[in-house]
Parts: sequence; structure tokens; C-alpha cells
Amino acid sequence: MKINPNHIELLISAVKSEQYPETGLSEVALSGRSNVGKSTFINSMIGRKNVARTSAQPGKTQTLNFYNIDQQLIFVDVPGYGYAKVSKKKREEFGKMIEAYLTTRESLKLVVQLIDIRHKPTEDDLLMYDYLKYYEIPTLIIATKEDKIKKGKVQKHLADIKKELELEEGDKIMSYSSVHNNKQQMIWSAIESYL
Ligand SMILES: Nc1nc2c(ncn2[C@@H]2O[C@H](COP(=O)(O)OP(=O)(O)OP(=O)(O)O)[C@@H](O)[C@H]2O)c(=O)[nH]1
Ligand SMILES: [Mg+2]
Repeated sequence: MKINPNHIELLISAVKSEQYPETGLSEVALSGRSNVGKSTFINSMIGRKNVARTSAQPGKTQTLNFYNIDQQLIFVDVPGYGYAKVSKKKREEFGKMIEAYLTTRESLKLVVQLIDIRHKPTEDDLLMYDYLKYYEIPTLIIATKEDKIKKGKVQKHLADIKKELELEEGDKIMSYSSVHNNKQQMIWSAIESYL
């Protein structure tokens, strides 16, 4: 896939299904712990700095943000989970909003689940992956922040994550770093294979 970064557009920040855009394009949603780098991943994959809003503070993304990526697919940036400072009420709201999207959206073709390569998947990561498998949603695991560990450790960390998740056949796992920023084509090919 060759993406023209000049043709990226935020279509809508949605909180309910009536607001989802009707584009006819396949959708790829980003999921993962708050602060794991979902919004940064979107920016880095499209070669732009600030299309998807990022922050060093967890809890930045609070709506379902639909980005039209060069008329080829839609990236859906989703609020992160596992951030303790989000109130219980807000967390329930996020949960319902995300669940409604994941379980009813026909055009959803893939969830990219981001997991920090430095650590074992959290309890929430495992729950999310199991949830996606229960609903039979194809999943690509991206182990992110690869720049933060030694090169020689990458394969071992990937193997550990794969084992902990009990990664199902058909699901792929790849490592990534928005700092190194050199694997976009590989990841686009992987994403394309699900569309
Ligand atoms: N070193 C390094 N830092 C990263 C990488 N990806 C993201 N970050 C940093 O991690 C922090 C959080 O990134 P975001 O993209 O805002 O995280 P998010 O998952 O969208 O967070 P929420 O919107 O709260 O769910 C920012 O300070 C990013 O610069 C990476 O690959 N390497
Ligand atoms: Mg975000």
C-alpha cells in the first residue's frame, strides 16, 4: 500500500453509532493500553506528525476518531484502557462505546492491538485479546516502543508476548518503533492482507 500523507482526513470524532461515517471503506481499529502509542502509531504510519493527537499524559484519546487514509482505508483511533485516573463513570462510558463499535461494525476488518514490547501483556491486554477472539475479529499485534529495548532482545520479547496471549493461528505479531520509523511498508502489507 502506498499512502499519500496529504490525503489524510479526520472524518469525525464519534461517541455513538449514528455518527459513524458511511464511506464504504474497510476499517482498522487501534486498541491498547492508554499511553502505549496508538495515536503515535497512526501518525507514524501515515508520515505525519500531528494528525492523531498524542500526549505524554495517558487518556488523551476520548472518542472514536475516524481517519480517512488516502481513500484506501479508515483508521479508527480508540480510547486506551487501563488508565487508573479515568473515573469509573468515564471508564464505563468508554467501555460501552468501544464494545458497541467492535461488536456491530460490519466494515471493521482488523484490530491492531498495541502492546508495549518491554513488558508482559497486562491483565487488560489479555482480556482485550480474548474479547477480540470471542467476537472472531482478526487481530494484528504490534509490539511497540521497540527502540526502548536492545536489538538482541526483540525476538525473545515477541515470543514471550505471543506465548502469554496464546496467539491464535492467523493472527500476526510484529515489532515497531515510531522513533526508528522504518517498517511502514512491512506493516502496510500485513494490514492489507486482512482487508
Ligand atoms: N520511544 C518511543 N515512544 C513512543 C513510541 N510510540 C509512542 N511513544 C510515546 O508514548 C507516549 C504516548 O503516545 P500516544 O500515541 O499518545 O498513546 P495512546 O496509546 O494514543 O494513548 P491514549 O490516547 O491515552 O490511549 C507519547 O509520549 C509518545 O511519544 C515508540 O515507538 N517509541
Ligand atoms: Mg491516543
